[in-house]
Amino acid sequence: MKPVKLLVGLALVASAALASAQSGGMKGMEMKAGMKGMEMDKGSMSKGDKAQTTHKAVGVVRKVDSKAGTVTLAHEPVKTLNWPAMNMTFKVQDKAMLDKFAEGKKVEVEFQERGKDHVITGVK
Ligand SMILES: [Cu+2]
Repeated sequence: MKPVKLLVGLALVASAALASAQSGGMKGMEMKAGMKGMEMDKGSMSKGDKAQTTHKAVGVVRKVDSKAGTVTLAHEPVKTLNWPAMNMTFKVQDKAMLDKFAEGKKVEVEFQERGKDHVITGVK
Protein backbone atom coordinates (compact mmCIF):
# COMPACT_ATOMS: atom_id res chain seq x y z
CA MET A 1 0.00 0.00 0.00
CA LYS A 2 2.60 2.52 1.09
CA PRO A 3 4.79 2.44 -2.02
CA VAL A 4 1.73 2.97 -4.20
CA LYS A 5 0.65 5.97 -2.18
CA LEU A 6 4.13 7.33 -2.36
CA LEU A 7 4.17 6.93 -6.13
CA VAL A 8 0.82 8.62 -6.53
CA GLY A 9 2.02 11.40 -4.27
CA LEU A 10 5.15 11.88 -6.33
CA ALA A 11 3.16 11.87 -9.54
CA LEU A 12 0.80 14.45 -8.09
CA VAL A 13 3.70 16.68 -7.13
CA ALA A 14 5.14 16.22 -10.60
CA SER A 15 1.90 17.09 -12.35
CA ALA A 16 1.38 20.05 -10.04
CA ALA A 17 4.83 21.30 -10.92
CA LEU A 18 4.06 20.80 -14.58
CA ALA A 19 0.77 22.61 -14.27
CA SER A 20 2.32 25.62 -12.57
CA ALA A 21 5.16 25.59 -15.09
CA GLN A 22 2.56 26.04 -17.80
CA SER A 23 0.31 29.08 -18.10
CA GLY A 24 -1.03 30.10 -14.73
CA GLY A 25 -4.48 31.02 -16.01
CA MET A 26 -6.03 27.57 -16.04
CA LYS A 27 -4.25 26.01 -13.12
CA GLY A 28 -7.27 24.18 -11.80
CA MET A 29 -8.08 22.68 -15.15
CA GLU A 30 -4.51 21.69 -15.80
CA MET A 31 -4.49 19.79 -12.53
CA LYS A 32 -7.65 17.93 -13.35
CA ALA A 33 -6.46 17.09 -16.82
CA GLY A 34 -3.21 15.86 -15.36
CA MET A 35 -4.93 13.60 -12.90
CA LYS A 36 -7.27 12.22 -15.50
CA GLY A 37 -4.34 11.51 -17.76
CA MET A 38 -2.61 9.71 -14.96
CA GLU A 39 -5.52 7.34 -14.47
CA MET A 40 -5.65 6.65 -18.17
CA ASP A 41 -1.92 6.03 -18.22
CA LYS A 42 -2.33 3.47 -15.50
CA GLY A 43 -4.91 1.62 -17.55
CA SER A 44 -3.03 1.78 -20.79
CA MET A 45 0.20 0.80 -19.09
CA SER A 46 -1.19 -2.54 -17.97
CA LYS A 47 -2.65 -2.96 -21.44
CA GLY A 48 0.57 -2.02 -23.13
CA ASP A 49 2.72 -4.51 -21.29
CA LYS A 50 1.19 -7.39 -23.18
CA ALA A 51 -1.54 -7.87 -25.70
CA GLN A 52 -5.00 -7.68 -24.22
CA THR A 53 -5.63 -11.06 -22.64
CA THR A 54 -9.04 -12.62 -22.79
CA HIS A 55 -9.94 -14.73 -19.78
CA LYS A 56 -12.74 -17.21 -19.37
CA ALA A 57 -14.97 -17.69 -16.40
CA VAL A 58 -17.88 -19.96 -15.67
CA GLY A 59 -20.44 -18.78 -13.19
CA VAL A 60 -24.00 -18.27 -12.17
CA VAL A 61 -25.69 -14.93 -12.76
CA ARG A 62 -26.62 -13.25 -9.49
CA LYS A 63 -27.75 -9.90 -10.75
CA VAL A 64 -28.24 -8.02 -13.99
CA ASP A 65 -28.18 -4.22 -13.98
CA SER A 66 -29.36 -3.14 -17.40
CA LYS A 67 -29.00 0.55 -16.57
CA ALA A 68 -25.37 0.29 -15.54
CA GLY A 69 -24.63 -2.43 -18.09
CA THR A 70 -23.22 -4.71 -15.43
CA VAL A 71 -23.66 -8.33 -14.47
CA THR A 72 -22.83 -9.84 -11.11
CA LEU A 73 -21.58 -13.39 -11.34
CA ALA A 74 -20.77 -16.02 -8.75
CA HIS A 75 -17.88 -17.34 -10.77
CA GLU A 76 -15.75 -20.41 -10.37
CA PRO A 77 -11.97 -20.06 -9.97
CA VAL A 78 -10.22 -18.36 -12.89
CA LYS A 79 -6.81 -19.93 -13.25
CA THR A 80 -5.46 -17.43 -15.76
CA LEU A 81 -5.86 -14.69 -13.16
CA ASN A 82 -5.23 -16.76 -10.05
CA TRP A 83 -8.69 -15.93 -8.84
CA PRO A 84 -10.58 -18.03 -6.36
CA ALA A 85 -14.31 -18.50 -6.74
CA MET A 86 -16.13 -15.28 -5.85
CA ASN A 87 -18.99 -12.96 -6.49
CA MET A 88 -18.08 -10.01 -8.62
CA THR A 89 -19.52 -7.48 -10.99
CA PHE A 90 -18.48 -7.31 -14.61
CA LYS A 91 -19.27 -4.72 -17.21
CA VAL A 92 -20.60 -5.87 -20.53
CA GLN A 93 -18.91 -4.56 -23.62
CA ASP A 94 -22.25 -4.13 -25.33
CA LYS A 95 -25.52 -3.78 -23.48
CA ALA A 96 -27.16 -5.95 -26.10
CA MET A 97 -25.34 -8.85 -24.43
CA LEU A 98 -27.47 -8.43 -21.35
CA ASP A 99 -30.20 -10.43 -23.07
CA LYS A 100 -28.06 -13.49 -22.56
CA PHE A 101 -27.91 -13.05 -18.81
CA ALA A 102 -30.70 -13.90 -16.43
CA GLU A 103 -30.59 -14.37 -12.69
CA GLY A 104 -29.81 -17.96 -11.80
CA LYS A 105 -28.54 -18.84 -15.26
CA LYS A 106 -25.17 -20.53 -15.62
CA VAL A 107 -22.97 -18.82 -18.17
CA GLU A 108 -19.51 -19.01 -19.62
CA VAL A 109 -18.06 -15.58 -20.28
CA GLU A 110 -14.97 -14.24 -21.94
CA PHE A 111 -13.67 -11.05 -20.41
CA GLN A 112 -10.75 -8.67 -20.40
CA GLU A 113 -9.20 -6.52 -17.72
CA ARG A 114 -9.42 -2.89 -18.74
CA GLY A 115 -8.02 -0.60 -16.10
CA LYS A 116 -9.95 -1.43 -12.99
CA ASP A 117 -12.90 -2.85 -14.89
CA HIS A 118 -13.54 -6.36 -16.05
CA VAL A 119 -15.36 -6.23 -19.33
CA ILE A 120 -17.28 -9.16 -20.74
CA THR A 121 -16.57 -9.47 -24.42
CA GLY A 122 -18.43 -12.69 -25.08
CA VAL A 123 -20.91 -15.03 -23.46
CA LYS A 124 -22.21 -18.53 -24.02
CU1 LIG B 1 -13.74 -12.50 -9.48
